Amino acid sequence: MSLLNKIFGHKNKPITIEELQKALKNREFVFYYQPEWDLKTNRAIGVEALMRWESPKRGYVPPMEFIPLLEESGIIHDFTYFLFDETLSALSELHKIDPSLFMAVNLSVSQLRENDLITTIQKNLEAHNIDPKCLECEFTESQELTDEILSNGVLDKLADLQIPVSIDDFGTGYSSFERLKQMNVRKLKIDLSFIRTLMEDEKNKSIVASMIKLGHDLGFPVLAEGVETTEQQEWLKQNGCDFAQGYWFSRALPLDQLKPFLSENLKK
Ligand code: G
Ligand code: G
Ligand code: MN
Repeated sequence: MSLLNKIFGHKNKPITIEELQKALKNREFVFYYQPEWDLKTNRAIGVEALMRWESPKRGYVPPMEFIPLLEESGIIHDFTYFLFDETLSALSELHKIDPSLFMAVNLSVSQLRENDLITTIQKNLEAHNIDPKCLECEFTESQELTDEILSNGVLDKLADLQIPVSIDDFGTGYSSFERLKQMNVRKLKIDLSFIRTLMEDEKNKSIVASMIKLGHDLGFPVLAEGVETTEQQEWLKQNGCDFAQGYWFSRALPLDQLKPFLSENLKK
């Protein structure tokens, strides 16, 4: 069998739980970090951790292809510990460049249901000597997640610890204004689908402008995801958007490339 055949043959096989366990043990899951930008000062203010599975057999596997399986199999619990350990260790390195930078991590509904989530976070904040205010937990707005957040009190526990929370993919899911009002969040992250066609689509402009206003009226700063062009960036800035993230500023980078990138940016 040719090498290509071997690789593609393997790629088509369903991912197994054993394979994921092994991958976790072998540290095949790695984090890339995408900077978040302050549009007023034109500086990086923090980064979002985005997980990658670099499998020796499959090559790069996108998170959406294996996170559901991690969740179903319960391995996500071990993964959660690894996530905070790894990203907060990275943040302690970034703090040598700028102690005000924050680390945003994505959490899914099954991670929110873990009984020891708060303990895991606390342990890792202490181990890496990180101020809780420099961590940020992102939740995608979905009905299941919103119900979970509001019913199990995890938001209040995070608030007690002074850990900020943000709403991811805002505008695509289930956003009851009633719920939004109850949530104590650091920022709203407007989904990239609204930004992609922003300049061509007058309706998207109205929607994005309304989301910025809504966020501000409720007291939340607003970030636009998926900013790829200078025109989009200018429009967002003129329309009062606070923060942005996207290829225009930077792709998600491995830690060793992120450090020089941030050092350069902060010197400017
Ligand atoms: O990095 P992008 O490359 O493909 O990410 C795709 C999706 O995977 C995003 O919706 C992102 O929120 C999610 N994601 C990325 N990293 C993590 C992670 O560490 N945990 C969880 N639960 N979701 C993640
Ligand atoms: O759901 P969440 O917002 O966590 O996912 C972020 C996803 O968006 C990741 O897959 C990340 O790689 C991707 N992403 C980040 N910036 C851009 C961008 O400017 N354009 C596009 N198309 N995708 C982006
Ligand atoms: Mn996110």
